[in-house]
Amino acid sequence: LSRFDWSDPFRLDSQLTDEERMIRDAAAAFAADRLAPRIEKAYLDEVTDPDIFREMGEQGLLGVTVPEAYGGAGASYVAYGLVAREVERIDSGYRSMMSVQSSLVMYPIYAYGSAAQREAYLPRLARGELIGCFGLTEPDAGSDPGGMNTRATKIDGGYRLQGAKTWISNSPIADLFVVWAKSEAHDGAIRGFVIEKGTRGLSAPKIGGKLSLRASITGEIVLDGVEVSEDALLPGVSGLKGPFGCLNRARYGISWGVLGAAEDCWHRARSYGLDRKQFGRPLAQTQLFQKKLADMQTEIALGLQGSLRVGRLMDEGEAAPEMISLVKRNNCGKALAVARDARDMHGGNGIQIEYHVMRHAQNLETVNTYEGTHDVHALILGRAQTGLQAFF
Ligand code: TGC
Ligand code: FAD
Repeated sequence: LSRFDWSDPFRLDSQLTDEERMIRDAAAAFAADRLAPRIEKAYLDEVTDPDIFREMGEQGLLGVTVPEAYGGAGASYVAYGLVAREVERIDSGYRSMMSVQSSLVMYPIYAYGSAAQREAYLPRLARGELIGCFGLTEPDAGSDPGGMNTRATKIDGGYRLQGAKTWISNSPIADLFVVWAKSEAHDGAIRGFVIEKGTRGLSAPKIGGKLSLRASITGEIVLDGVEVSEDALLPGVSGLKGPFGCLNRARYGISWGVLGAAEDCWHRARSYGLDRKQFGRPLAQTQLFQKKLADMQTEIALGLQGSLRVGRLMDEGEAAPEMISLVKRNNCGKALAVARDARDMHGGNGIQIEYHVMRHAQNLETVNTYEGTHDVHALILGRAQTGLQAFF
């Protein structure tokens, strides 16, 4: 039998292609050099540096799966997941910025957009010259986006949009808004619109006072009679499957990302336990401490294998949304538990910014909630195995 690598129990590394390893290593180097030095101040001051988008763009981290012809990397979904893991190893907020741009803005423009929309926006989004956001959630429609109130009415040569979105990542600094609304001209079906910053009636005030994801700016989108021309409509999709097609990709990326945050917590807890002595021996030499480390290692290793499997199926065009619900839900819940344990294992130091674990735990509260809450994904999986709808 061969040797066991405690940090990579199932040899994830050997299951990757050379290109995937290269993309992962580039993302890891970028995250360590450019993101890690910023995070403590950004989190404490609740400040988002918009330059990060350009820097990510220069490094090829935006639109990893989008074809090279449109400025993306044309790489696999597994590569995209690996990038999310490396970025979220530093902070979930930075991964959020990356995944909204890639999966929720570039993907719908690529998959549902016209040739003109693709050409106008995708290369600039890939370079991080334009910052995008995705408006689905509303004050009265969160888990139930089909209950949205935002409306598009037909006007001469285009549409007028009226409504409000809330909890929108990137919106206060966004140049481009992908907004979902019920369109009266399409029998009330949900349709996507791409709206540029500066359009009259469009504003995006910041939501302050967050105790989670503080390095990623969040805001509203207010649509007060916003008039757009016909070419703002995403022509290629109609109905809730439009936004859900984007969410499938973002949720999948999150399933990898949260395990990056969990790995950071696990490794920090292990190092802390090896260094810190109480009762005349390292904390890591106690049974309870080792049990917690073993649980962390197990859940992370199993979670990574699950995401890898789903990623390979996505690359083969064989993934089902329920598979994505399973790994999004499981990995978020497990990562949150790992982060909370790591906080506990650091004792009093665990509440300090410089030990990082409590920041991860706070962030993971959001990640467990957005893109479908832990319980909503349970209902999706419950429906799939019983055939019974339990949402209402
Ligand atoms: P339901 O009847 O289930 O479906 C309605 C239509 O949508 C289709 N559909 C999907 N299509 C593709 N992929 C999926 N995952 C899909 N899920 C549903 C479905 O086939 C159907 O199509 P059609 O043609 O038959 O009409 O819809 P429902 O209204 O009962 O939905 C229930 C539920 C709970 C599944 C759904 O609404 C849900 O997932 N809720 C959670 C909402 C959510 O995830 N919001 C995310 C907002 S964006 C965000 O959080 C970004 S954070 C980003 C960051 O900062 O990283
Ligand atoms: P609710 O839907 O009101 O849920 C509250 C609680 O009730 C949860 O525990 C939920 O699980 C439970 N619940 C709901 N329905 C049921 C049911 N049928 N049965 C049992 N329990 C139920 N949205 C965007 O569109 N774009 C973004 O970029 C974006 N970024 C975000 C960034 C941050 C920091 C946050 C916090 C949120 C973001 N969101 C975004 C919104 C996010 O997707 C929603 O918060 C999420 O979908 C949950 O909706 P809600 O907050 O309205 O909670």
